Amino acid sequence: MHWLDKLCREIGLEAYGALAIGDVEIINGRLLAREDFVPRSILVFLVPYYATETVNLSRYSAVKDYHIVLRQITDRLIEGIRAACPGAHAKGYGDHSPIAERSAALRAGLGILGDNGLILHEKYGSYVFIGDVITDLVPEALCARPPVEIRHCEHCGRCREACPTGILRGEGEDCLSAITQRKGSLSEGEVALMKKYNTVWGCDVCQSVCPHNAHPHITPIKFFKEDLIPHLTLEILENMDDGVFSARAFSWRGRKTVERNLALFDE
Ligand code: B12
Ligand code: SF4
Ligand code: SF4
Repeated sequence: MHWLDKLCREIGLEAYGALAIGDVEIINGRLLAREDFVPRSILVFLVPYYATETVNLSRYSAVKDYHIVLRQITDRLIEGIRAACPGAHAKGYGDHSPIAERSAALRAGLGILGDNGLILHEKYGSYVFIGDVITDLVPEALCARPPVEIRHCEHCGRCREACPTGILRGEGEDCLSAITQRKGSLSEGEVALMKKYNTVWGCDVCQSVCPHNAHPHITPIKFFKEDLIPHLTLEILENMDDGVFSARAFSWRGRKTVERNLALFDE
């Protein structure tokens, strides 16, 4: 078995693949230029997170903050890469990568593109996060393969039809997930949508209706199965010290934003 397959298996990654850097879309060249090595290849991977059904939080925010897990995984990958290829340089990303992560994962053949804009994995549906590691190894050293054609879902139309703001139909101005994450004040219409869809953070509508998510597999990752919050209340929030709060995906806009959202449901 190739060392990379062994490494990914040890870490528990089921969906991963490598590409030559020239085969991915660079969206932030300045970020890439800041690295002190010449990027030649990229390893992209999916991390399943579905752990529970929820009441007023989106599924990704009911589990602990995925950035923590992505960091742990990329650190372990980099350690393994350096052990297998002494002198190699590598940098891990998740969310704010210099490359278009969704398109890289699709080009590596890790899933198909749903009309909801999300990657759909054959086992975990769209409940997967994307992470990547950029290295200066020649693509062959990472067993990089030529990119595959992007495959699409069957366009059943359920996500477009169900989308609360209409953004998937090209009608609305914003995604409900973005509305819940916005600081400051919300319009009456935005508040009404949050109440109607009973969401304090995020939006799962275009995922819940997708046939690819009909029987979601529970994540094998222990981190995502601990300290679940299917129903966030003011009491739970107030009992979180700053350390606990900052380890939640809904913390990045500060407590005030989450408190504002929760307060909408008392009106
Ligand atoms: C900014 C951002 C958001 C914004 C903007 C939405 C968006 N779709 O881009 C908001 C806050 C709305 C959002 C919402 C969500 N997000 Co988000 N988000 C990101 C982030 C950090 C950057 C995306 C980006 O701008 N990339 C740069 C552009 C140039 O690249 P691109 O993504 O390939 O660009 C195309 C699309 O973004 C599309 N597009 C642009 N704006 C919008 C808005 C909507 C609604 C849609 C459908 C498409 C779309 O047009 C671009 C050109 O083709 C990515 C991480 C990442 N690096 O991709 C996560 C990411 C896309 N999000 C993720 C998740 C889980 C979500 C939510 C499901 C969370 C939730 N439950 O509320 C929703 C789903 C909304 C949806 N249907 O897409 C995951 C998706 C995993 C997957 N299976 O595909 C990612 C990859 C994070 C990660 N590291 O895993 N997100
Ligand atoms: S709901 Fe239908 S159209 Fe939307 S992503 Fe899923 S399969 Fe594709
Ligand atoms: S997350 Fe919600 S508002 Fe955003 S595209 Fe999906 S269904 Fe529409």
